[in-house]
Amino acid sequence: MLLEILKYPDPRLAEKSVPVTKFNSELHDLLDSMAETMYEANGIGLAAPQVDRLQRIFVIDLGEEEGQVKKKWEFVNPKIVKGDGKVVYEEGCLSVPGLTEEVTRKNFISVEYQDRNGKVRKLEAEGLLAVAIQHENDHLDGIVFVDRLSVIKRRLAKRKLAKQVTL
Ligand code: QAP
Ligand code: CO
Repeated sequence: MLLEILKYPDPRLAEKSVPVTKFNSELHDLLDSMAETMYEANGIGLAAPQVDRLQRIFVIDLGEEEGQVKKKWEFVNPKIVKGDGKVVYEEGCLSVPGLTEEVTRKNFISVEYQDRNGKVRKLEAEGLLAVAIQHENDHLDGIVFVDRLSVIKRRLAKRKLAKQVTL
């Protein structure tokens, strides 16, 4: 099922999501719908609060990267337990259509999470995947990439977004 994506600055995007406790078919349906919604919108990541579900879940699919096979990642109750290095990426967000800005994040991370069946897993990620995980994990704490810009850049971004006509 396609879900509606909330658009910044919707106040619901600033709320904190709660951990998932039930690994049932309802969770599986939500994960499937989130992936469907992400693909339909041509995104590479989507977090549950972006579709008005305040749960600690996100999906990522970077598509076909050089030399790597396409993979859909599902993260439930993620926790970034380590971070190292710095990397700058030009970020966008399905909740902030039409705006991209450079954001500095960790280049290497360790993330502990659960899969859709509740099994605990751990992943070491770097580069774009690490950036995507940090971007999506921010959504679970009510943080949008615009909030990570300098005061000056954020003011400019907000003015640009306010002028923009959403179809
Ligand atoms: C988060 O972003 C992300 O403005 C996912 O018109 C960002 O899927 C992960 C999108 C940077 C890693 C690096 C944005 C689509 C999609 C737009 C997205 C737009 C159409 C953004
Ligand atoms: Co986003």
